Amino acid sequence: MSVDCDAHGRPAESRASYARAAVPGKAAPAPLPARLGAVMFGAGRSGLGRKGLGLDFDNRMFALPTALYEARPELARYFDEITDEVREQALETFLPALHGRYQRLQRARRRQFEARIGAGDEVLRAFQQDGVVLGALEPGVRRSLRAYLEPIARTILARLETLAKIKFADGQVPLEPGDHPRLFVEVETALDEGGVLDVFSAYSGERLGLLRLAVQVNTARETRLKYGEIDASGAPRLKTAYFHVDSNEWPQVKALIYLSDVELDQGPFRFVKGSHRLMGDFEALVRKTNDRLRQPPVRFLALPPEFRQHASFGDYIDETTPGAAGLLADEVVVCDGGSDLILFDNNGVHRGGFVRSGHRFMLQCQFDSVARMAERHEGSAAARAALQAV
Ligand SMILES: O=C(O)CCC(=O)C(=O)O
Ligand SMILES: [Fe+2]
Repeated sequence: MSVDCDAHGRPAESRASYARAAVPGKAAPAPLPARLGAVMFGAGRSGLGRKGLGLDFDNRMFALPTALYEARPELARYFDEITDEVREQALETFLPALHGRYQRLQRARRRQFEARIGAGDEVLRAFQQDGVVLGALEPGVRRSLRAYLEPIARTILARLETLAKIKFADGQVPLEPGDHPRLFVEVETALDEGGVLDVFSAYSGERLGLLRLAVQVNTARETRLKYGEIDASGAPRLKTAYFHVDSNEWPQVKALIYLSDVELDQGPFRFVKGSHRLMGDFEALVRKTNDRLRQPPVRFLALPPEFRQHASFGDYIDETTPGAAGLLADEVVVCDGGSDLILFDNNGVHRGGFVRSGHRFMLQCQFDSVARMAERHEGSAAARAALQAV
């Protein structure tokens, strides 16, 4: 595998982001609120970090903070089990998966940081610069989505209130386009009319439509079980807990719709502004490959250190290092009490769902190329076909 690297061994894509991260963020103008079709966008909250993201300059391969697994006493028992055979199995599993991802990356479209679309450019620019934008659905659309999805959210809520041990999947219900065709078409139409699909498509280099929807619920009880007490700033005890990037390949855009009113205490989405441009190809490939593979811990830990980093890293980094402090300093809390639509680049560092009181209902929206979905009868293409069949 060949990755274009700079003199420090950093992948080429992150070279540009280093330069950008070094620019004092305060100089960057905050985007003005702009109305774009049905979607109202507000300015993101704080400025970019004053000193960039506090990158680990000693580390040549990873721009995001790296986990020091050997230093963790609770993992010692796994390290004790590592043999040459386990090391070999770990690589045998990892390398083909990495290679497959690398090949697909070569064919995939790249994010377009300079693209312009005319109407909607203000939002596109804010998205390109910050990696996250907060907006609002039209009140009619919001009411209709809330009414339709509330019963599903209540079912998840009941489950979260009774289970003794809660896994991530317990808080989510994926929705199939064939089962909810009107919902898929309604969400896609609202995002289209609001200019969101234009922004996402320009950024992703190809026309996008709605691929998948999932309802997610987080509660104060679930949060306490997972993270302990949440402090007044909405952060968990381990300050970097749950920091992650997503592991999907393309496109790197995602939308979240709050279905309940979300303020600081209801576990808003949180995003490290500007972090969507930090990882180079090599880092993204390694972290995402490991996330998707879900090798047993012993096998993951048996990988060579260069391959032993993960998309979900926040629980394993040292929160006192400059890299971690940089992420925390640039993290923004994405809510304003009224807005309900979040657009983000999921190559950026993010987390959310630290509920202090009550709960948060939300709808997660994933996208794919319209042409690809039509070929495979997926997503909004499948929903439209299901509607025609009735
Ligand atoms: O719970 C949250 O706010 C985080 C959501 C998230 O990580 C995602 O949608 O990829
Ligand atoms: Fe995520």
